[in-house]
Amino acid sequence: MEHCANISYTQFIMSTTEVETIGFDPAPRGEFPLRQMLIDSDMDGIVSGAILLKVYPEIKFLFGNPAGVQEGIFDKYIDRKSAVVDLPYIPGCGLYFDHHLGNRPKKPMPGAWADMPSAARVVYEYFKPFYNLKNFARLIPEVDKFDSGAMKLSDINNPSFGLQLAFTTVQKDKQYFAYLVRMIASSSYDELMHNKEIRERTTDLENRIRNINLDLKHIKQGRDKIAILDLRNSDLVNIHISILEKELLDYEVVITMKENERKVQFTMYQNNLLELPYEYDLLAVARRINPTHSGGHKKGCGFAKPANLTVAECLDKACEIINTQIVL
Ligand SMILES: [Mn+2]
Repeated sequence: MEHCANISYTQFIMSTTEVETIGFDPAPRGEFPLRQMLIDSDMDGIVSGAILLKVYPEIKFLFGNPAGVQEGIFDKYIDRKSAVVDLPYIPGCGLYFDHHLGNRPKKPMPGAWADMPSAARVVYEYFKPFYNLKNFARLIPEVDKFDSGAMKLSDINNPSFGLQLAFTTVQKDKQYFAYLVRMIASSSYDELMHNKEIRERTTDLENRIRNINLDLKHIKQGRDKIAILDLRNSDLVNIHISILEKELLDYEVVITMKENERKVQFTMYQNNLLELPYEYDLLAVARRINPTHSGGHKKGCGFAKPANLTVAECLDKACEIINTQIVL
């Protein structure tokens, strides 16, 4: 069983590395004069950044987030010598790397966009023929799995080191993220496994998950096949969704609510731990509710609460649209 799952995953990766890439090379790879990169504040952004740091040892980095890019807060930092990675495109940047369906470029831009499981995979495939990226080879499939929601129940119950490392990035700690970019760029998988700082974090998290109250009763609203989790005042906000999904095996879709600087952000996930015979298009749901502040993938995406709707109205609308998608 486990063996079969591995084979199909490898085949999945094989087929995704063949996909068409949108983008063009403004210079020989690695020779475009980059000064800095804006990367997403998550595992995928960190590993993408680490690969770029290996190719461009002098590059500075800045951590961003999709909502911030959509609000334009990073525009003033971005110029021709900047790369934008694992985030929405910012016009005027020098190189762009991404994989989100919601960010698929309508015309070629400098860099590479491809429908791959992670942005780290896009960056890795882009530079691999020209640079020695061997130290990333074991980590990239783990990032693919983590970022595309391809984790199975066995991965949650018995996570590999790469996934444990990914789980530590759910808690947003920019200093730790910057440390990880540097460490991942310069270490092998085995060296990372023995890194004291990382080991402490993975052990801490393991203990926290073991001891945390995963009874979701107080924050959960169940609506047929959709579970709604209000994480606005919950310490579960720093626990990865797949760990919560383990408690939500009766639900096909999970919607979470978080609050960031007094703005409510909704995230929708297809429950990865279930083998569903179909795929929801949650990105279409997010875009219908908020066309300008939404993004992600079909199976996992988010949107900001639009000013003209209340939280309850957003949830009603999301559930209503989701319920029309699959009629069996
Ligand atoms: Mn990503």
